[in-house]
Amino acid sequence: MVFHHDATDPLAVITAPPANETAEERAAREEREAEAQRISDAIDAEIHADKMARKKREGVVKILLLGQSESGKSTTLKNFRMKYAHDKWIEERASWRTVIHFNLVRAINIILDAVQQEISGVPLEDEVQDPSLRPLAFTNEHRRLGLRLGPLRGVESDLKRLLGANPTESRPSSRGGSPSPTDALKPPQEFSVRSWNLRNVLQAPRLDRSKRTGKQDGVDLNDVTEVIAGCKDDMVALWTDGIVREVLSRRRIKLDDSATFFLGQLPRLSDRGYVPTDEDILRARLRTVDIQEHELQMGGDSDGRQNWIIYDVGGSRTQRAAWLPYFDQVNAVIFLAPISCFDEKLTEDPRVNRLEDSFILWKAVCSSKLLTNTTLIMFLNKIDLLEKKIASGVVVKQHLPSYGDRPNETGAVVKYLRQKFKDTVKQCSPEPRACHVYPTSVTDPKTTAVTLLSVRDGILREHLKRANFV
Ligand SMILES: Nc1nc2c(ncn2[C@@H]2O[C@H](COP(=O)(O)OP(=O)(O)OP(=O)(O)O)[C@@H](O)[C@H]2O)c(=O)[nH]1
Ligand SMILES: [Mg+2]
Repeated sequence: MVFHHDATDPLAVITAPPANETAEERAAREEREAEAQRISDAIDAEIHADKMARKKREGVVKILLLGQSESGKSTTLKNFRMKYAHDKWIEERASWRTVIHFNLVRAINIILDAVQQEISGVPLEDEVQDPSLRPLAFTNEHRRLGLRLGPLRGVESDLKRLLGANPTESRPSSRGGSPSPTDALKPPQEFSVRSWNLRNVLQAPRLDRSKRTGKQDGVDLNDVTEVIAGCKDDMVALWTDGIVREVLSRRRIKLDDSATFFLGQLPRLSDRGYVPTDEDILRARLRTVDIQEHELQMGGDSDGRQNWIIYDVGGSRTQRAAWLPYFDQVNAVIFLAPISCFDEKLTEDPRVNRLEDSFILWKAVCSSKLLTNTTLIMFLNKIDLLEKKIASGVVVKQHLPSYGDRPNETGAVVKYLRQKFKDTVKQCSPEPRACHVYPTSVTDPKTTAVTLLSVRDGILREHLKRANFV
């Protein structure tokens, strides 16, 4: 296309070709002008594509899951996927067996290590041993159990290699402050897996249907199944042995909730034909160390289908710096506060009470200017564990003095904490805003499905309101 010059336009007059232009000069000028136009068109097309992509992204609802480590973020994401990406969930179901077997075998090996140390008289790492304790009456059967369960060491390292699992930062060995019976419990080292590693493992059977030999990355999963099935009775014997339980208590070893759950289901999990249930998958535990991004298609009430992106972050202290870049792009934050943890300390800093840490984080989230226009949703999570703790006789006000003389009951604790978190929203938000608070146990798929429905409708309504307002 060639520029045409309008004699009435002052700019056109200035840029008009010279009156005495030769045919050659005219051809060269027209070529230059055509080239300039081509470049200009290309830039316009790029700007247009950029605008369209941004518009498409703008239509996407972005949700950020926040909260301290072990608060239940990844478990919440799994609930979302179970309900709103059901086909993929079903496809990946069998592959979760690898993670669950890893959790199970790791727990057994932790117990075996403790028994071995107690038998050999290895002193406790950094605690003062109670001199009044009598030596435990180990039998030869305990030693034989250790030998017969030996092959599980190899299974753990195979599964670790297959999952690309790495140990997370280790627990500091010295503690500040005066230790109480609960903060002396030692969580064993946890493992994390990069999101692409996990995705590879979960999707391997789907990507490689042609050669379903049970072998993945050099690890024969049929062998793993055989070893675990062969060790079933010995694993049950180890876990249900009174002296072994006493070892765990003396050595103050705290197995995580998933490990305890899986150990309680040993015969089912060791069966050769074992296929994980929804609840098993929700319980599978791998610590998150990078930002995991999952796209879901949600059905809106009046808005038709809508794409959501859910970001799951690592919650331990060293991971929190990675949260910030997501603050100015998300539509909603779902914050998880595990309220059963009122008497526990952070793994990464045993001086800090876990509930206190959740309050500090929540305050930071509410005060953030970047999140001023973001919908805030809070899950007061691990209600099932709170119930169990209270039923076992733990007194809340001994760990949370501000609780005062309120009844030592789950309902009253939830009411009190809900109000405290809501007060923070009121006091710290740059502008007045609402916050929806849900008591949850996200390892329970049924009740969580109901909560997610309400969360989804709330977020969609808010999104629509903002879109109309803009
Ligand atoms: N009993 C019970 N266990 C829960 C609940 N929510 C989470 N868990 C368990 O707590 C552990 C931690 O849950 P995750 O979802 O992995 O925690 P996270 O917040 O993603 O932790 P990081 O990845 O370390 O930041 C897992 O073993 C879960 O099965 C709950 O409501 N009740
Ligand atoms: Mg996680």
